[in-house]
Amino acid sequence: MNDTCIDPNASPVLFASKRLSRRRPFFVALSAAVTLLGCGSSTSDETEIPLLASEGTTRVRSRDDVEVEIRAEAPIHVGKNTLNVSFPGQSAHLRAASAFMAAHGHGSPPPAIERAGDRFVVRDLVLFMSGRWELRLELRAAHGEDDEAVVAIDVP
Ligand SMILES: [Cu+2]
Repeated sequence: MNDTCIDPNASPVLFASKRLSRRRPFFVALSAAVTLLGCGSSTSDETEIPLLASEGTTRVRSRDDVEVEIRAEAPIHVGKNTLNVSFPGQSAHLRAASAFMAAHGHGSPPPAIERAGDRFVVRDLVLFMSGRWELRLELRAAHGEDDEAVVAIDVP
């Protein structure tokens, strides 16, 4: 992948994250790390992560087997995206979402989460580069346990 790592039109705040912690990737706000990590090839295997359909509804299962439905409000594109997230099988709460580009070792600013009836809206999800992103959804089930679901997003 020969994309440039830093989009001049993107937010100057870049987030680098290590993949060591699967539960809660920690974010370090320094663009220097992005430069150091470079734009090399991806070393992670992402074959197990389900891919979000650009249109229509994608169903994934969380680590604790909660069914999660995700639907992009508009076809996935470079820039701000909006996703609708719901939990048809049980009442769960979407607490946070974060996007990470493993190939380049950076994330993007955290999107806003809004409740809309029985679903949640992930607003201003900034996917500022074409390529593969990983979206991590942090949820809390009705019984109060922290849980997470991960879906891959290919930005054309
Ligand atoms: Cu990138």
